[in-house]
Amino acid sequence: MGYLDQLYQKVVEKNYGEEEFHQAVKEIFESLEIALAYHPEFERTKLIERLVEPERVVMFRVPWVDDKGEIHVNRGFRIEFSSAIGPYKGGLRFHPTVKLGTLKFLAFEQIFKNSLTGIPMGGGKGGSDFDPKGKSDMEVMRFCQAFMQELWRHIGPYTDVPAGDIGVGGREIGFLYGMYKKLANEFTGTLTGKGINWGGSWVRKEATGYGLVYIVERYLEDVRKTSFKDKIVAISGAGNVAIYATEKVHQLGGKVIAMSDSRGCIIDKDGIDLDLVKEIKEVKRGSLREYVEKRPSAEYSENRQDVWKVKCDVALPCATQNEVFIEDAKELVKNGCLVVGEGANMPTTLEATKYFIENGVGFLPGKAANAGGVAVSGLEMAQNAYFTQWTFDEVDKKLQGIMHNIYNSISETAKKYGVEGNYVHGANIAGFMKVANAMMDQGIV
Ligand code: NDP
Ligand code: 2IT
Repeated sequence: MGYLDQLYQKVVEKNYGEEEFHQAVKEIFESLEIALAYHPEFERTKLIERLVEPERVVMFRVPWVDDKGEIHVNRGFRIEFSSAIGPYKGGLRFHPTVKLGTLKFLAFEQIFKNSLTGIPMGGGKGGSDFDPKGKSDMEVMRFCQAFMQELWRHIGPYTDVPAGDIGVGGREIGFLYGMYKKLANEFTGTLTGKGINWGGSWVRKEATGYGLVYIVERYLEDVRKTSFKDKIVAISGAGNVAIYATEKVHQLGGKVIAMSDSRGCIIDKDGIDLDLVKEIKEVKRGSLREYVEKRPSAEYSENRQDVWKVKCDVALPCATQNEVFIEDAKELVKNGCLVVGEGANMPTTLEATKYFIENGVGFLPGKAANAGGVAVSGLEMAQNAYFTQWTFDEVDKKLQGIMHNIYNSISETAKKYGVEGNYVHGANIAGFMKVANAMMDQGIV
């Protein structure tokens, strides 16, 4: 067994039951195999052994009281994985499926993603098994306040800067920031995704979805010599990332014909009515099922995997991890899909990823393709540090520049390491090298 295979076995044994973390480590190791051949010093300094161990994990009790006076106890986490190139940075996820292994996989991915943005940010992630669904605004507020009562002592503008993720949007960031500011007695950029009038950045809300479409557009131009114009697009999810990816596809002349949520999917051959989706998901926090009541020509399916059964040129998984399986990949390839851009983190299983790549589908992995969100978070931190606010256009231009740089960096790295066109290896190696070199410079810490 090779060095990385043995190390992977140790990671699995030591982090028992954390399957999603194992999966993320396995994917990175497949690329590091290539990089290590050029860099024996990383093995000698136990750099990879150090990299797979979080610098710090905070786990805490979050007791809160619902509207009926009943007491609930949730579990809160913050994984401070790597500060090699900057303060820990990454979102908070509130979803009933959240466990330690979920957040460790997300924080681990975040290290390489943040490195690819070119902004000095380390990797972190946090969250809770709290389910915001069906809770009143006051219940969500009390939960956020209770969560921050512990978290605040571990974070800070130059220490660790949380943001949103699944189940954490503008409303939650507001409640979290209000309590942070009160406890820390300072108005600094310690959370990103803040409101526009109180330290937030323009384009942060749109950034992940827009950035995803910008990088896919670069791929279409560079490799396929075409654009988004008249392209048919399928998008999973109907949250922050999916909605703003749809908006940008439509602005560029493409047509999104399918979207999904946790309960099912909609197929609208005339093109998704995004205002209607925003009304249902952003305002009413409802189910996509309501879409077909207003648009009878559209179809609703209770099987959310049906989103991948439509014939499309571009597929953008934007819901959650492990949502594109080998059967879906086969269907997409059979239907002539040109490119898959991962808006979500690790939405495609390892098997499905391999199938796409072997069958010539352009595959842009999440840590590159969805980096626009954290990149604009980095720009929000910069604006906060300068006590300034840039315009929508300024931030949007910077985001486009960052996504283009990421595309160039991952495709050139793939070429340099002899795996041209394999953006998974390109992104993993490019993201890793910067972090690894920083760790070499900083000694054994
Ligand atoms: P939201 O909470 O805004 O939306 C999530 C969407 O995915 C919802 O439509 C939800 O359905 C659906 N979904 C969530 N969990 C599941 C599940 N277990 N099974 C099926 N569907 C599910 O989250 P975001 O849009 O912010 O995040 C989506 C993905 O993008 C995540 O993987 C996240 O880590 C990633 N990401 C987010 C960034 C950001 O800036 N927000 C940045 C980079 C990546 P329902 O509405 O029914 O709950
Ligand atoms: O997965 C991600 O990159 C995010 N949820 C965004 C993190 C951030 O700090 O903006």
